[in-house]
Amino acid sequence: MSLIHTDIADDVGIITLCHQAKRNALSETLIKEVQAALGAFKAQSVRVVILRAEPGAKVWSAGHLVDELPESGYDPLGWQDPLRSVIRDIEALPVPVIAMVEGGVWGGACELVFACDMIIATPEATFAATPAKLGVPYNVSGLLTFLTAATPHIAKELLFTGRPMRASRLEILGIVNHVVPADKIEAFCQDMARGIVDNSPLAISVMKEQLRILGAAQPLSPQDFERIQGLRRVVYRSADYREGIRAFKEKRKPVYRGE
Ligand code: LCV
Repeated sequence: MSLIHTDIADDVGIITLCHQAKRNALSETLIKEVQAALGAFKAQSVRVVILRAEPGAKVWSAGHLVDELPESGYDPLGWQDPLRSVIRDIEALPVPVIAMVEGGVWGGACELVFACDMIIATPEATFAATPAKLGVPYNVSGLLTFLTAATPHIAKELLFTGRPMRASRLEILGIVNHVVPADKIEAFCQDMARGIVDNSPLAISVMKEQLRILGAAQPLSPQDFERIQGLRRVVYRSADYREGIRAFKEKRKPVYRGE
């Protein structure tokens, strides 16, 4: 059974996450289906992609499928991590991807939404970045996604508190493009997509890639990179990381000791 639904209409590709039983948790299976859909859309020269959950979803996505995170000793968010891979695919796709958000967005799903080119959300939508709640050392490119979408202070509030932030606040902060009532959001996104479809796909694809390169242009010396990797290794090899994952699976509050 597929965990997503796809459709193409008037040069617009639509991917609907529909694994509500697991609250659209970003399992390797679900992500590979999204990646296959993106590849098919590219092959069929769609001009815009809309990434959404089912209408009326209370949870857009619950983030990483925690069951698939390593218990300890290995980088949970390394280069091969499926979420890292699909975010690279979205950034490299030569057409705009609009995140249409209804419901709660959790953990790595926040980064997935922030990596999209535009975000349209309902007033009830919320965004909760949860690495600190799980004891997970978020990775460099992932943090850059947050820093590209938000100011450092807002990125830190999201990441350090792990508390849900409402779409209306993120709209004021310029992170969410538009907040639109649930009964109007589908038509709104389709209208925005049509506005893009009518423009030059070549100009748009080249500007999207230029903006990606400019946004990622961060000077990082090899020494700084190695220091970052060492710092992250301390975290994902810590007792706190094991406690975070275990507490989630045992559905209890974690007790962190800073070791
Ligand atoms: C596995 C799940 C999940 C899930 N994994 O429904 O960004 S990082 O670094 O933190 C990164 C590591 C990351 O993304 O970590 C995941 C962060 N996500 C979260 O902390 C959200 C965890 N989920 C929830 O808090 C609740 O599920 C929400 C509030 C999303 C929905 O609550 P609701 O009461 O509607 P349930 O909790 O009953 O979940 C329904 C089923 O989905 C599973 C959950 O275990 C349950 O499975 P069973 O029916 O088999 O018990 N599920 C939900 N989220 N991230 N499994």
